[in-house]
Amino acid sequence: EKPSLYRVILLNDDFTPMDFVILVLKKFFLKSDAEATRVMMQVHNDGAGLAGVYTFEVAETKVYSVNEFSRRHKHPLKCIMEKE
Ligand code: TYC
Repeated sequence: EKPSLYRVILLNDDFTPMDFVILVLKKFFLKSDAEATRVMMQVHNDGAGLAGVYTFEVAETKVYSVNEFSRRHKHPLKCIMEKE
């Protein structure tokens, strides 16, 4: 049986610096500069954007790590997951 997959999504807000979101996409989702910038702008313009698709435990770890990292840096950036 194929494992269920989960979308990991970043949410827009008015305060997190664009550069911080790009850093998150590079650090936790292994995006190139160009791809990180594209996803960040998609979140900024549309309100939410896809960071990646993973199995449950990997998705959960990404969400936890990103939210913990953002909190530690005092930014309100939020990361969520949803079943595909
Ligand atoms: N909207 C933010 C700004 O104008 C940038 C931003 C982009 C914040 C993506 C969160 O997931 C996000 N500084």
